[in-house]
Amino acid sequence: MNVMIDYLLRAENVLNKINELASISDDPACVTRTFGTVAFQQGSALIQRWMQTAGLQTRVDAIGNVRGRLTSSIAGAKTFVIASHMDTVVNAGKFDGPLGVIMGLDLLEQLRQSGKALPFHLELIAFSDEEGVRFHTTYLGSKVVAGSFDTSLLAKKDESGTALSEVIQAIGGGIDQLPADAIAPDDWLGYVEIHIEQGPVLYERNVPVAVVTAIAGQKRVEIKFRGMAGHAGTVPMDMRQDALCAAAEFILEVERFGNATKQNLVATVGKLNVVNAASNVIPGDVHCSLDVRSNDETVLASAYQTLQLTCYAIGEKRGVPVTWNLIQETDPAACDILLTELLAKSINESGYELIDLVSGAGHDGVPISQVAPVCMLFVRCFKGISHNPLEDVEVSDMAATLQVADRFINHLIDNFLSFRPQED
Ligand code: HGY
Ligand code: MN
Ligand code: MN
Repeated sequence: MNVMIDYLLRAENVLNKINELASISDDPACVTRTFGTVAFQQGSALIQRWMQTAGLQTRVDAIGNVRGRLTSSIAGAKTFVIASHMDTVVNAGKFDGPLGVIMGLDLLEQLRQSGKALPFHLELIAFSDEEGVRFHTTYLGSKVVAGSFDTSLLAKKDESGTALSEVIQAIGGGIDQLPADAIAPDDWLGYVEIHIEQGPVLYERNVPVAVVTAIAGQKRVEIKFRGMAGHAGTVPMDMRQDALCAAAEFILEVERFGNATKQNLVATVGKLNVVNAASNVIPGDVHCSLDVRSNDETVLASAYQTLQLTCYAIGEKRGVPVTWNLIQETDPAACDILLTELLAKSINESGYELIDLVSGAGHDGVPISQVAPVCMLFVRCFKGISHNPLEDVEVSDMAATLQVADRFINHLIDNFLSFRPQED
């Protein structure tokens, strides 16, 4: 019984850190820490201090990832990464991202204190931009570590007109250094991410943790409706090119299509901007986002094409030309079977019911899965609520997660030879 008391104490410690980090925000009224802002840099410095206190070798890389290592004395040792992200959406919850970073910190601190010899390096990474809120393109931090960062993104501007390259420079990063911050494909042993489920299954099934079998693919689009601004009092209804009505018709079509598509598909318009909005002006310029996801590549591609054609047809019918700009796309990613089986074994040994889930949310494991075997451990959250200040996790579920993750990491160390990618 005292084992669980120890995990509960560790979980309390994790929660205290989560609360401390959540108090650092771009907006005093809510939790918002987007890439490169003052609050982002303060949060990053706090996480780096925690890593140093835990005895990790720490550094901040060229894209702002905070990285802490426990090194192995074995020559040519590979690296196993435990990670999640430290950036948030706007008006976020406290757990999406930071839970995985701070749990990883606890696990590595315990491991270091145990003095156990490591047959491979263990690296904790707090990724700098998973949500993609500021530049509307996700996985900036994990793509650098995976070696797949697209340098054409450096010119991308945020809503204030600041380029990504300028923000990287401003936080002390270096464009030229980006390639060197990748972990070479041959150096990877694997990757694990602890993350809240952000869905209702574990809450409904009353189970604290689950393994993840796959992470959905996604496409993000920026759409512009170019109508004709006009006087709200003088232009007859049948002579208007109302950009907002065109956008509104499309948005409802997105919802109808998503509901009508029985297969695993979700489609969302989360951002809508009426340019030069005024109550007595017929909207001439309206911009919106589109987020389409599925864990089936064919379903995703087909849905994307249908919605694009629908958008153009609405614009044509209303005399409101549309520009459609795909700014981000990732294929569905499968989790590694061996590592996931080891997580499942650790869940069974800890006495919890085993549930496996597909993640509808995107995660940094997606780009990493291109170069290394990845696995994820989901943690139950209150009613599955996320991207919302109501996001919450029970301390007892955090304790259960630490117990499972401890087992997983120690199994990995004790049997790591069975997880080495085949030597070529
Ligand atoms: O949007 C997502 O799926 C994640 O929260 N970045
Ligand atoms: Mn997340
Ligand atoms: Mn998120």
